[in-house]
Amino acid sequence: MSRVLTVGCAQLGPIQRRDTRVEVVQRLLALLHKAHARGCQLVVFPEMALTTFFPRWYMTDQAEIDSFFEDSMPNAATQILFDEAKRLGIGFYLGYSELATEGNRRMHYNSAILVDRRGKTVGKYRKIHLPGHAEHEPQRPFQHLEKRYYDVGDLGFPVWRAFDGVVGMCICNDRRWPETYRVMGLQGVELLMLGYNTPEFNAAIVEPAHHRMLHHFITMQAGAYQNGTWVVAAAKAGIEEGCMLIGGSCIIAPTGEIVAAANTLGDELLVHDVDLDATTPIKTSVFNFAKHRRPEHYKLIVERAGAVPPPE
Ligand code: ING
Repeated sequence: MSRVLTVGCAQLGPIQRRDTRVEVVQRLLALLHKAHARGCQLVVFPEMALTTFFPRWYMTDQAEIDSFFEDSMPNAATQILFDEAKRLGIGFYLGYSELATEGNRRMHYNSAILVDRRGKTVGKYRKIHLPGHAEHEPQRPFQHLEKRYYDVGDLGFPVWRAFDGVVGMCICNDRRWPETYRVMGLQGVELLMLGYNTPEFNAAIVEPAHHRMLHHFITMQAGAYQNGTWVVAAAKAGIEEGCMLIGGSCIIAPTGEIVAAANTLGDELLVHDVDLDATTPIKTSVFNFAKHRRPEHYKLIVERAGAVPPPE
């Protein structure tokens, strides 16, 4: 009997600075109800799904920065989402900015929470690959200050037994790094969920526009195939405060094929019957890690951060 999970990938259109969490949660509920009508058992929402992508601005007032964070999850604004998902028997991934207290330190994480169909929190992930820069770069048309506002995630890349399979999470820039998929692949991940907010324009590199989408898709398709896992990627998309965020939400099979893709920049739901057993052929043949991998030759991957070319 195949383990088939009907999964919803819930893309969000733009969230403007003036949009309240209450208004945004209403949009999340509308997508949740659409997912219920389509028979979903799990819904993946984007990264930073409750607020605008605030790292585009240089801010110095910590209270203003903290206003984009949640000091608990669920909380007053999101409890209704948690309650309704539980009532409908739908689990979900929700990306949000997490304010955590560790000892006497206030930590700021770009986080995602995973809740199962009974409304139980399965796990949490805190973004590890923080892109962009830490200092104000006024020459940029807009900033990308994730390195300034967030701490590096401290939970690693865990996986959990849930939804009748092995599931894992990552966030946005993590999807560009093969290590993200492989660490979860080495734990047997079968369904990898992620949300993202990706500006169409990247001040750090002059590149043709089509490279944006190429690199977005190719990294996840490769990660899915090379680790025999499903990948579900939900965008926050569209023009937020004058800054275009790419769409391209999608569901990718363990073969690397895109089986569902968004074609708008707004609130849009993709649905696919994810057969978790479809991961087995890849995991037991071409990417049978135990049979084929040679970690004794991979040491540099863990020991070295930056590239070191051979001497001239
Ligand atoms: N956004 C972007 C991402 O990795 C980025 C950052 C943009 C990196 C463009 C490289 C090129 O999709 C987040 N939030 O990580």
